Amino acid sequence: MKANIFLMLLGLGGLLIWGCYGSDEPTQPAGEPGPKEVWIVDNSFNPQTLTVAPGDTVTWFHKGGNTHTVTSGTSCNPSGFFNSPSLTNGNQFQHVFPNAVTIPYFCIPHCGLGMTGSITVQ
Ligand SMILES: [Cu+2]
Repeated sequence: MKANIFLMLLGLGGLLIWGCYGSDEPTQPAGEPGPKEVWIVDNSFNPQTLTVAPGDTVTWFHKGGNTHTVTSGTSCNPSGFFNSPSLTNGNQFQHVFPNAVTIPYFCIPHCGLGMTGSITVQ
């Protein structure tokens, strides 16, 4: 009887450790982004560069675990073209691009880690 309880506790402990280990793994969402979508993962944009047509709406989907932003600009300096609030898993951010242009953007918390992207409208 005592041995059974010991084994049960050992099993529960193992599950606990497995659970903690699992949650530390980077989230890799299944599938792939649609033609006017960018997926926000930890810590990059997928795809990093996206080309759309004038008038298109681009949607960024947050599929990671960390807090990210979608902020237009270069070298970690916002250009003011667009700026999302802080986004967490399940959030999305949309922007309409009426004119032909190339807009670089970045994530404020992870810009220094190279979390950047760009939208080309042509
Ligand atoms: Cu980020």
